[in-house]
Amino acid sequence: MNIGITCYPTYGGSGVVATELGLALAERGHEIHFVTYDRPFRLDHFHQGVYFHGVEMAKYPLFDFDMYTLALASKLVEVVQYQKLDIMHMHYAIPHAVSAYLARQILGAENIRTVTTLHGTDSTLVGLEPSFLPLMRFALQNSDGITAVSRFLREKTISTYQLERDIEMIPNFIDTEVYAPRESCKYRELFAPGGEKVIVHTSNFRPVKRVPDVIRTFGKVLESLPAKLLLIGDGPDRSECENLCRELGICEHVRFLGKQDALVDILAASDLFMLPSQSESFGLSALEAMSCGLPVISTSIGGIPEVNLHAETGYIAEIGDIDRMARYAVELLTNDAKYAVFSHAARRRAVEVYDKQRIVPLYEAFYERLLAS
Ligand code: GMT
Repeated sequence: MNIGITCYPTYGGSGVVATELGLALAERGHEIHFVTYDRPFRLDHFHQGVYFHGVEMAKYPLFDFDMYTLALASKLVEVVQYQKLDIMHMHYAIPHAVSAYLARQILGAENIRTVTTLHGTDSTLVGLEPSFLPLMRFALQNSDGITAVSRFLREKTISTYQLERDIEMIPNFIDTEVYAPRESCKYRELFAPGGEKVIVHTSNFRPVKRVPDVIRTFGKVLESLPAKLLLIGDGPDRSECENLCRELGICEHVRFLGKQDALVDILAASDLFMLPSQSESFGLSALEAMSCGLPVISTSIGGIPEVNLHAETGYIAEIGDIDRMARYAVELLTNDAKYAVFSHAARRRAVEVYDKQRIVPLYEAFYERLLAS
């Protein structure tokens, strides 16, 4: 098949999933055309069968506001026509599903199938804004196929937007050969020279991720055992988090690593992953950690409990329950036998349920069903 993929190309879970999906489909012999305003950040070198088409933005003094939705629609028309696409797969509904709708109207519905994959805030937050709600509902009703990355997101979207159609649940996936436990890791000595336990968190430091909860929980863990905290990523809450570390007097035990490409190496040098989010449709970062054999301590929100199983691959607490999260962390980090059981279960779940070899064929089958309909 010839497949077009549109996503947000910068850092972020939906862009990662879209790019990894494109690369995996190309490995399976499909021709993939990314259509976005910038090269997706994981497409940093040549891949056989993968092409990139940049969306150019016209500038004109009258245009006070960005016309990306329209520019993307025009570019999609061009790419579908000249690259003979069968499918346009839009990741993150806003505004991509609207551009796909416009492009399909121009091309004729018989010439292309559109797929929208919902990732989270496109449905649970942004799409609900009064300025987007009617458009979002219309775009979803009129996409040829819709997928959601968790059961939670599927059900929530159908009920919130009162959709008169179904949504296919295809979960996020991981390359479990790349995200794998390592016997030894060069960074371990660097981060924990005294043999301390290492807790890690990665996110975009937005309020919804509740990174201060990670720091407060870690502060409590430190009362029971020597430990280090690694914080990967960057975003609006970073300064508040650095201040909190100073306030709690724990700066020497916390490292802010910023955005990192060496994620697997850092996860492999860590013992426990924390995801205390207040909104999360899936929690790809938790899956990445689990695949490296890290148990996860998370909240019970959204789709997280579908990924992280309580008392099996990690523990689940209510939002903001710092005492409980700290107790769980101490329990796992001070009991080697229990830790090993949880670590193996986390890795096993990633391999048995979320490996890319299992999930990518589900997208292929979905495309094939749409093309046959
Ligand atoms: O809203 C975000 O956090 C951004 C969004 C993205 O595009 O990166 O993340 C969502 O998609 C990820 C990939 O499917 C999921 O793992 C995240 O749980 C989801 N975030 C939220 O639902 C808050």
